[in-house]
Amino acid sequence: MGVMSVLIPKEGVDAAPMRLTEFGLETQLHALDWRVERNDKLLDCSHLRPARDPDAGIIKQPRYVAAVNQVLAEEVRAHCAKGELSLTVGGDHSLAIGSISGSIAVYGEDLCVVWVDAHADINTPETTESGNLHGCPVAFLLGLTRGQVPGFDWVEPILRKERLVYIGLRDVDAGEKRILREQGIRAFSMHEVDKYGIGRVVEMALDHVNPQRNLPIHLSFDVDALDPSVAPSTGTPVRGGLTFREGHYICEAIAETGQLVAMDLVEVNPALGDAEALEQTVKVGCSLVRCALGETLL
Ligand code: DIR
Ligand code: MN
Ligand code: MN
Ligand code: MN
Repeated sequence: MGVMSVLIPKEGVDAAPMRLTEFGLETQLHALDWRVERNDKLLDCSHLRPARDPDAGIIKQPRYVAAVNQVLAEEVRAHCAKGELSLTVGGDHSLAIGSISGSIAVYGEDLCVVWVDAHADINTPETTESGNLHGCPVAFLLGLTRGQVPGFDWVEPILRKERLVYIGLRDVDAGEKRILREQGIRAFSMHEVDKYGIGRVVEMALDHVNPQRNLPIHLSFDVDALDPSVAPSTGTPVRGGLTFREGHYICEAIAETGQLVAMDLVEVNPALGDAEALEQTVKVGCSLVRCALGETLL
């Protein structure tokens, strides 16, 4: 099978990449016949932290998050340019600004993004109520932030809204709902998962972004899309999420397209929950990645 690289940035939920590695992610991928080239350049990001990083409005640590993402974008771009599948293990979801900037730099407007999350992560500097950049990455990628946040001028907002689809949403801010509606962005919330079943939802989601199944896919998977009973160690758990199987089904169905070129696995937070919760969350993170990279039940 092909080649992949693991990129491991440190941002907030910083112990997760090591935990997934300790749990054997790399070995598990070898067993699936992947050659794994690990990229640890961002395992420690402290050298990128600026001496002064005052809030921009209510946005916290703008220059630091921007600097980490700029390095990540170049690393992902370089791996994708070699034809490698790029896996970014986070870290929080702000890292998707960098990882998707990197994959889209190679694949251009063809790149489809499947965003699996309880949240839409599409807040702008105007709509964000928390000031957390992990609630904003999609807005940067679509160009809805219009140079308002210091440090991010390098981001080329070339993701097209027609190439973006959400699965799993259930905690969307009022401002985000307005953006989704105004932009006409296709989103399958838990309501649609309940109504149609996960099989139909994934089919409809792929029909929207990738009708011929011939375009490259970047899967951005936030573990909080899963129900907190399945993935408890995460920063913003929301009840009523995807079951274990529904989460894995999404990964399996994307693997079946043969078009996966990049994946993010984010928001595993080893600091949250007891040892059992952590083990459960780390295990589920590893198995989601394995399924996206070709593990099958039979
Ligand atoms: C909220 C929560 N919409 C925010 N978002 C989270 O902070 O912007 N995203 N937790 O993962
Ligand atoms: Mn997220
Ligand atoms: Mn989330
Ligand atoms: Mn988040």
